[in-house]
Amino acid sequence: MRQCRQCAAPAAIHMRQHRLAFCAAHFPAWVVKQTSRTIRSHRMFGHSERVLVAVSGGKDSLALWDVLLELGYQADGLYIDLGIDAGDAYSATSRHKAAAFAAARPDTRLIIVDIAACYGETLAEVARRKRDIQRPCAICGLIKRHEMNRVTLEEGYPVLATGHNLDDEAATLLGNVLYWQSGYLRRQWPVLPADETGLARKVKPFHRFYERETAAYALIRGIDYIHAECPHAVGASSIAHKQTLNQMEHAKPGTKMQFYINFLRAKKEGLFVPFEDEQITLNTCAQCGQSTTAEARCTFCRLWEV
Ligand code: Q46
Ligand code: ZN
Ligand code: ZN
Repeated sequence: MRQCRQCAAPAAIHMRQHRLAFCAAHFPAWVVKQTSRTIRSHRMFGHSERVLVAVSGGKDSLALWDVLLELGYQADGLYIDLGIDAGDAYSATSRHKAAAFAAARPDTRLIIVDIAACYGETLAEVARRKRDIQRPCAICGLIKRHEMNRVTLEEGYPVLATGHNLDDEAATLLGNVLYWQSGYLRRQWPVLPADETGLARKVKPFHRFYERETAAYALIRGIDYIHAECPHAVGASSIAHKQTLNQMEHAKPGTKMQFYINFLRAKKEGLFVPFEDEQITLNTCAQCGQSTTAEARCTFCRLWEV
């Protein structure tokens, strides 16, 4: 039986990639401390800055919100209700989890954006109407990114934090490498600075944690989160990539971490630097005012054209 590094009690979690184990009493403090180190080492934000956390009702984002509050940050939540319901009331349930988390912490605020109420259609409805869109996932990221950026800027938050963990980042990296998506590889980083084109600063303070660690944190802290996957996730390539990486991790503990962390190191050393002549012309969307490569209206605004 493994013992806790701190108190020698039986361990509740063993992180083979770190050769580290903790009991349930000492693991949450380790997560909080590691997150604080990550925030500082990547200069993600300071204590005087208000942070907006994008919450999905899942374990990672609610755990992140909890950790930021534990660290004394002024952290609020943003929930984007896409109206997903494949007979399972997925959005309604996840929205309820996010709202319950916020209600139990009176000093925080949860901003809810209801896509159908704002734009007239749910994610599935707009995807069905647009013939060239094969599945809701094809536009889900676009809608979430647009709305996260809009609310962050409109509500005056200097930074937006997302709950992406190492499993998410490693799966994204594997997908980017498999198809040599050089543009995405150049941009993949735990901090994306705000820029003059109107993009808010985005940070991923959990990018060094395995998914099982954020799940263990949520469980030990008694955070009530939605366990179900989004019903549209069935067959998603990101899930296949996660499974592949988990098989490799099982055969050789630490593989997943090395794959991603060494990528970050290689980038720091100059791999995937932007081409000097890489000039993208950006215009301002005539409707929403966000930056776009399109001539007049951005892809997001064109989604709602009937
Ligand atoms: S939420 Fe959206 Fe995922 Fe659901 S519709 Fe697809 S992309 S699977 S992260
Ligand atoms: Zn202990
Ligand atoms: Zn627009």
